[in-house]
Amino acid sequence: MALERTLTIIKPDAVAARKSGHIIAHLEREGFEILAMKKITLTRAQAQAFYAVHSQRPFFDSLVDFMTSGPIIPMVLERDSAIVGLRDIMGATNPEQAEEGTVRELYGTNIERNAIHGSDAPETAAAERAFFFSGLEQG
Ligand code: 3AN
Repeated sequence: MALERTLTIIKPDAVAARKSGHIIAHLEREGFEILAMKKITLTRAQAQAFYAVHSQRPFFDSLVDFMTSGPIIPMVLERDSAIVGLRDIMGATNPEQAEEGTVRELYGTNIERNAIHGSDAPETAAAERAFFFSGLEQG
C-alpha cells in the first residue's frame, strides 16, 4: 500500500451543525493525518470553479448556493490508500443509502447536504489539493 494524499471538505451543513469536531475525530480514528486545514467561505465564482465538472447538471446552481451558504473546512489528508479509503468511510452520496457508521450516514441530511466531500481519483485529488492549499501549506 502506498502513502497517498487526498482533499476533504467538511461542508457548510456539518460546520453549521457543529459536527466538524466529530468528523475530524472520525478521520483521525480511521488513520488519516491532517497535513493542512483551514476554515473559509467560498465565493460563488470559487464554488463554480471547484464544481465545474458538474456545471451542466440540473443541481449545479443549488449546489453552488449550498456550498457558499457558510464556512467550510477543507483539509489535506494523508494515509495509505487515502483516496479510496476516504471514499469508503464517507459513504454513498445520498446519506439515505450510505452504509451504517459512515460520515454521511452519521452526519448527512440529504443528497445535497451530505456533510463531506472527498476527491474521487488521484488526478482530482492533486487538483483539488492545489485549489485550496499551496505546496508550502501541504508540507
Ligand atoms: P460525491 O460527492 O459522492 O463524489 P458527486 O461528485 O456526484 O458526489 O456530486 C458532487 C456533489 O454534488 C455531491 N456531494 C452533492 O452535494 C451534490 N449532488 C450530487 N448529486 C446530486 C443530486 N442529484 N441532487 C443534488 N445534489 C447533488
